[in-house]
Amino acid sequence: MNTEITADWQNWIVDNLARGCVPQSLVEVMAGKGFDPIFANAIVFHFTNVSTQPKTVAAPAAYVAEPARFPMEGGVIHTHDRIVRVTARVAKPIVAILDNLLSMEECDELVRLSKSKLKRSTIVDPQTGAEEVIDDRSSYGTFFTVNEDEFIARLDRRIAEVMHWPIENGEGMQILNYKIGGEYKPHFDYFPVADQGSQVHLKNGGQRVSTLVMYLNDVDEGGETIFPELGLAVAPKKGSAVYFEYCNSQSQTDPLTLHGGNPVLKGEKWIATKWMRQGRFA
Ligand code: PD2
Ligand code: ZN
Repeated sequence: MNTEITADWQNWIVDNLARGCVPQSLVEVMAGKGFDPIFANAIVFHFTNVSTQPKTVAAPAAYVAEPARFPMEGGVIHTHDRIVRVTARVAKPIVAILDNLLSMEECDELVRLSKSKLKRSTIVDPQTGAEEVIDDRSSYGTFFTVNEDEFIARLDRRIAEVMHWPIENGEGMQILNYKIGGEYKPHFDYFPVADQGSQVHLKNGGQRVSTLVMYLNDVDEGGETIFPELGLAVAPKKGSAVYFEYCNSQSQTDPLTLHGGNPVLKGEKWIATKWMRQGRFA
C-alpha cells in the first residue's frame, strides 16, 4: 500500500482543496488509487491546515474534539484482573488520573526486569525521522515487546482495557528512569504530519492516538508530569497513572496535550509508558 507522496499528488490535493472539495472525498480518491487510508487522511488534513491563498495566512484548522474513547463518567474501571480508580478528569483535552492501576509488586518487577537493559532515551528528528539523543530528554529507557511473556501480557491486556483501545494497536511498553536533574521538556507524543521525519513513523500503525504514563515509584521531590496549556502537574505516585488522548477520527491531533516531565529534584523516577496507534502496530 502506498505511503509515499509525490509532488504531483501534493499539488493535486492543494488544487482540489482550493477548489472547495471536501477533504474526505480526496481521501477516498487516494484510497482508491492504492494509498493507505490512514496515511491519505493525515496528508489531506495536513494540507487543510496550509494556506492555499499565497497572500493570506490561513489559521490552522482547529482540532475538532470528538466523544472520548476513555469513559468520561464513573469512578472505576473493571479490567479482567483489577479494579482501577479514576480520581480526576479533564475534558479538554481528555486527561484522566488513575489510581491502583499497578500493584506495588508489579511496579517493582518492571523496574527489576529493566535495570540491566537501560539505554539513553532518544527523540525523533523532525527532518530525518532518525532517533537522536538530545539534552531535552535526559532519561534512560528500555522496551518490552507486546505480550513478551506472561507477566507483560497480563499488564498489556489490563492497559488496553483501561485505554479502551485494541492491545495490538499498542507499541511495546517503554520503561524510563530519570536520575536527579533528569527531565523531558514539553513535547507532543504524536508525530506532526508536516514533519518529513514523521512519515517513516506514521507508516507503522498510523498516528499515535493516546498515552498512558504509569508511575513505578514515589519520587522524593520533582518529576511531575506537566501539561503547560492546562496548568496541570501530576505528581508521581507508585501504581498510579495519567492517561491522555489527542487524535480524532480525521487524524487531527490536539495541541492542548503538550506535556513534559519536570526535572527530578530528589531521589529518582521510574515510569512505564504505553502509546496507542490508530491501527495495528507491528
Ligand atoms: O516522565 C514523564 O512524566 C513523561 C512526561 C511526558 C514522559 C513522557 N512524556 C513520555 O515518555 O512521552
Ligand atoms: Zn510524552
